Amino acid sequence: MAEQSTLILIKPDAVERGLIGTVLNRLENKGLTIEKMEMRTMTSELADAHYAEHVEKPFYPDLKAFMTSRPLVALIATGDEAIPAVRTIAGATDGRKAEAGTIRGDYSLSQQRNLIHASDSPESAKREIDLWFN
Ligand code: 3AN
Repeated sequence: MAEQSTLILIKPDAVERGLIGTVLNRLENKGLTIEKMEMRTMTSELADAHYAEHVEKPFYPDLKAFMTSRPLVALIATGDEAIPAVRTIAGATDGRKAEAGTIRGDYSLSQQRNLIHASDSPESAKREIDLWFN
């Protein structure tokens, strides 16, 4: 048993589409525990820090505009191997290609508006939890 905590963002597109409950349901049904949760709007500074590895990429200005445009839900979920488990539930980055049965596969038809962010490694989880909740 390797308990992990992961940082999840229910992105502005999911909030706007009324999918907060759907996403939370999937996380809870899987057996994850929601430790902390807050609705907030990402600031420009937080976007640059959160997406540090993407700030130079061509898609970043659009991604940042989208992520800072409206409220999102930030949360910490905990459970056995929660980091890879949530990545599996989320599905591939591009919703058009994500497998059916995943959150993105079932509800997203976009690479950018893909409903959920989930930490991709223990290092990212620690960094992102510190950024969002400390
Ligand atoms: P993931 O969220 O699956 O870890 P990353 O870390 O590669 O994916 O990308 C971070 C976010 O940047 C994605 N969730 C998505 O919203 C956006 N993104 C990634 N690649 C593209 C792209 N080529 N065009 C538009 N948005 C992208």
